[in-house]
Amino acid sequence: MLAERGHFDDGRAAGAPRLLAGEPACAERWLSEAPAAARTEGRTGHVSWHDDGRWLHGSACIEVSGGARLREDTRALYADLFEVLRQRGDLHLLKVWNYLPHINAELDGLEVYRHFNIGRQQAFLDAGQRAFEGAPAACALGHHEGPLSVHFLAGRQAPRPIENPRQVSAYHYPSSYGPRSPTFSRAALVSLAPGEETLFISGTASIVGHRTLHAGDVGAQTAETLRNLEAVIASAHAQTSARFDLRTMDLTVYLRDPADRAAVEAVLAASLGADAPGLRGALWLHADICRTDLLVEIEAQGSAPT
Ligand code: 3EB
Repeated sequence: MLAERGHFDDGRAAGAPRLLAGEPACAERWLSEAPAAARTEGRTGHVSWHDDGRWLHGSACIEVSGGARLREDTRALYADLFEVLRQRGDLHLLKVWNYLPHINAELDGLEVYRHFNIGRQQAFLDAGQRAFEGAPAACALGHHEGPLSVHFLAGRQAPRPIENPRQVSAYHYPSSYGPRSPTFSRAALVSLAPGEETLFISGTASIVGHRTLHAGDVGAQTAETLRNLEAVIASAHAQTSARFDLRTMDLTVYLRDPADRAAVEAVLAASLGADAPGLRGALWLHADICRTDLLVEIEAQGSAPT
């Protein structure tokens, strides 16, 4: 299983964030190394999926309207996702990319992201999936055009969840951030190939404890985000002999304001080195972050020998 990153015109990018250049981004695709005969694809409710016998990749889109409808649509979309996992042999959810239209807008008196969190958590509970400890890695970002779109990877082996000691686990955030907490782990560790482990680090931002730090200062937010990413990697290293290095991981940088790119890149270059392959190959996407005071969010993934 390989991630290929760049800009693809052939992918369906409805409801995706935009590359900083302005196009909707089909910015990553997952390539199977399994022979064609081993592969199956199908559609279950909202979800289109491809299964290669070891890994399953799926995508779903749904147009959203009012607040109660958004909660229900999110629940229905995730119910289909879990039905795919069940039908394909009780697969385990590893990583989820959630892209929401107008994530920070208010609908019926509650923020879109908070409606989404209600529907998502309910679907996990309804399906008997782990909504707290053991939840998959994830990110949740906003765009301004198109449907709610959810993309995911699942596998035949349960991931090991990783948390960050600098941060309250998101599934334990206090209710001041919304009636239901977000459903994700800070990272998921899994073996995608023999002798190798892959670390999926969730969207990571300038949050310490449960509070946003450095509101209004994108450079300081980036530096804090790097400290969180390093803390997650250190937690992962306590669980595996594989050694991950942010400088060589696949990085995706989500910016609320494309004009912040130079400031963010300068902080990343000072920390990782301007020539770090992770930085040179980073995907820069324009997206709203799930808290209005957050300006940048970074996710990372990478594989290392055990
Ligand atoms: C945070 O740490 C920032 O709702 O799935 C990061 C990753 C964030 C995933 C999600 C939200 C999500 O709370 C926001």
